[in-house]
Amino acid sequence: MSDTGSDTRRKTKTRVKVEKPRLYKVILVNDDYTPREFVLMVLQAVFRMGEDAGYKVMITAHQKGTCLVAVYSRDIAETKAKEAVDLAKQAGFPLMFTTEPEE
Ligand code: TYC
Repeated sequence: MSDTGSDTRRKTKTRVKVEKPRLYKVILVNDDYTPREFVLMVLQAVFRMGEDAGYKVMITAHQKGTCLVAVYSRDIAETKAKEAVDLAKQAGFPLMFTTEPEE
């Protein structure tokens, strides 16, 4: 006797859940005290921005209040934001960078 019915046995499926690591935005915040040239210097030194790109980010933050600087893994974003804020603190300026998850 042959079995013609379909095989209804459960098969165990292993689904590997791979989640992309979330990316974090570094955001430059405007203030009334930090000199424009200092902001530009920090963007160049810490975020490796060229003069033109750095100027655009600085002037956007100056005019609109904030500007996206770059997107990194959480660790890099937080380290760079801290480095930038520390440079400003050492120089006596209240310059702020914040980080937040993308999306
Ligand atoms: N607003 C500052 C000034 O007029 C310059 C500045 C720009 C400061 C951007 C912070 O994120 C900033 N001197």
